[in-house]
Amino acid sequence: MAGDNCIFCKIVAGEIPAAKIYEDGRAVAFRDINPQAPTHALVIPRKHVASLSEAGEADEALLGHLLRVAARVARDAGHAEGGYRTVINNGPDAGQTVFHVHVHVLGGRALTWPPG
Ligand code: DGP
Repeated sequence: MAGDNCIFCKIVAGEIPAAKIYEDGRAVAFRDINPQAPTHALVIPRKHVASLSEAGEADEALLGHLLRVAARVARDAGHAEGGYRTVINNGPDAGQTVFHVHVHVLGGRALTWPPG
């Protein structure tokens, strides 16, 4: 259930500004406020789903759609050839700070592995 205090629900609703780069009926993509790479976008569902762990069977197509939008965002940013990374942080140990599921799209520099 969407919380009144969910900042990403507010971005979806247009109640707080974001640098949107893509949107459709199910997803919105916008620039991360604290970019960790030259390209750092977030792809989120319009529907409030708190985390990957909270996603249910009914969300399977939605999760697939988020990944396809992530690939589109990366391609539009010019990273189809050179590569990019998608990340879904889940829970406190992974560093999830916003509990509305989101796919990070990072590109434009060499990304190290393993991540921190
Ligand atoms: P995570 O740590 O995986 O939950 O990532 C949350 C990301 O959301 C983090 O990189 C910063 C970004 N973020 C938080 N608040 C805002 C906001 O109000 N606007 C935008 N554009 N990004 C935000």
